Amino acid sequence: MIKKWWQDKVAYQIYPKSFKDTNNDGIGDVKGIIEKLDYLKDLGVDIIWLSPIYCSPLADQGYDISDYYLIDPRFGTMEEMDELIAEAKKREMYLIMDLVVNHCSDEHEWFQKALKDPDGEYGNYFYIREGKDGKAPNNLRSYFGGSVWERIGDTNKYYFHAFHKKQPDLNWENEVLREKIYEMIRWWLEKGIAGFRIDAIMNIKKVLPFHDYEPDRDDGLASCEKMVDEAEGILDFLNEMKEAAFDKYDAFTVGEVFREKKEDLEAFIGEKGCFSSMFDFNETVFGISDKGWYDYQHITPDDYRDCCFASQLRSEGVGFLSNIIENHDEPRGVSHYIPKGECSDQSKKMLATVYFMLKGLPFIYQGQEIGMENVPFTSIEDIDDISTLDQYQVALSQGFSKEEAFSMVCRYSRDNARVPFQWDGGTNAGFSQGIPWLKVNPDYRNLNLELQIEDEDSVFHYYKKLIALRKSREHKETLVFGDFEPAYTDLKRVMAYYRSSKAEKILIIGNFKPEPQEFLLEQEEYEVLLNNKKELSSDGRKLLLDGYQALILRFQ
Ligand code: TEU
Ligand code: CA
Repeated sequence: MIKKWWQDKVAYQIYPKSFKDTNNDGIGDVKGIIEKLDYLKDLGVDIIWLSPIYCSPLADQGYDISDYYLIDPRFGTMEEMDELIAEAKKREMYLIMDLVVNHCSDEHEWFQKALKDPDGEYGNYFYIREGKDGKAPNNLRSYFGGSVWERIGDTNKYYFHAFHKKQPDLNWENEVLREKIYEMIRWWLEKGIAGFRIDAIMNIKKVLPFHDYEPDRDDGLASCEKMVDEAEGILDFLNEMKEAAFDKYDAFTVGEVFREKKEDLEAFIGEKGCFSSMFDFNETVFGISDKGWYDYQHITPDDYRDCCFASQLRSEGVGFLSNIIENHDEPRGVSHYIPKGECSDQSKKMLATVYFMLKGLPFIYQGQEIGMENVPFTSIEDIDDISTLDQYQVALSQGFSKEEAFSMVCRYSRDNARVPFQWDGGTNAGFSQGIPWLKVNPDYRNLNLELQIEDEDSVFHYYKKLIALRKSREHKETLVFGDFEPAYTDLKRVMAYYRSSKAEKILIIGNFKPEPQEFLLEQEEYEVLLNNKKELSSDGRKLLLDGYQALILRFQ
């Protein structure tokens, strides 16, 4: 496999609205990101993914773009963005932006023109269809609730939106529109960004003409994913985009790809792939029931391991997946994979260890490096996210009480990860002197970066060690490029695997149990590269891992 410039890097996702506010309007900004570049550099981060900061009504927090060529004034100015690009370059860091092109905002000029003249040039930038028998053109359900079809005024015409009605889907069948998108991508790459994270990309291909699907709930609608599964030919668009926009710049691209056909992996990543990489969402994380994600059940450690390993084996020899334990759409990793009473610095470090050394590109979501946890929301009023509010309504309509519905949506709410970063123990966790757009997690007085910098044993310092180890001259060949092989899979609540190269074999092992577990090692001689505890209990080849202990051992 030919090595690519981004493969030995560590990536970090910034959710700008909640990262750092410098003008105290309660909203994080570009200046705040510039201010914290040295922090990220010191942590060991190379690639920074910015969630959207383009001009937007922020109906879906910027995933609804009204102008792709402007920075939203709440986040800053284009001059500040240019400064950010330059400052990142100075530090040999790579910025990637969010590419949201399945849809734009209903406030985008294209859509405004389409509304005025649905049969005209801009009407064809979107999916506008006649209703049938006074009803929507088909019965698909949008991801954020209700029909995907929104009626245009009192006409019989409807437009399609897979997400919110303020996010009309762009018509990728229209060549002119596609070229407009590629032009915009090139414009940004020309400015000096290193690539893109590509949003909701599987939704760009529709099944035409639109038809009805078997309803999956008693609202008579069917999940939009049914169409995604049926659609064929998406790769033609994606390869065209690669050639027309990414290739010339050797851009790094990471797709938010899911529900792809398993045999298509080679077409998505690696040598022949349309993207550099794609996220590994671990299937069951999205194995949310047909009822809706409010019905979400915690994933077990064994399920988590099996999912990770299946993806590792599937991608072996194909390409690099991007590994995550959380992002802005999911609960905090530590709250998600570790039972509530067992969430501690030690178990957080254990989880970090076992995902970080998987083959692929590791991503850290802001706050993960200090072990930020889910938020103890007290009322639905605390929630801002449209998806959570929709799922709350779904739960109510299923007959749950307000209390039940609230507690159900809290487990998976996207706002868990969207509250402000906890910089210190001061006002609003040091995020802002104003009123934050979303309340800070009350645990910030005990859980913040400032405290952790002072404490050599903190989760933060542990992440630094993990990053340094992965990128170290001695072990990079193994930990980045080496082979992956599952280990101890017959044991429960253990995640263990080998990474190996010509020079060495490294065992990564984590105990997901609060109780100790015993292992028989392959060899008696080994070097401990990392331990999330001070002690290590062993006797020859016998190793006793304490509850939630993790180790990285090197065999010759
Ligand atoms: O997410 C796509 C996606 O599939 C989500 O709908 C996910 O299922 C949902 O967040 C669960 O509630 C991307 C972005 O990451 C997300 O933030 C956006 O809301 C969405 O696209 C629309 O742009
Ligand atoms: Ca601000």
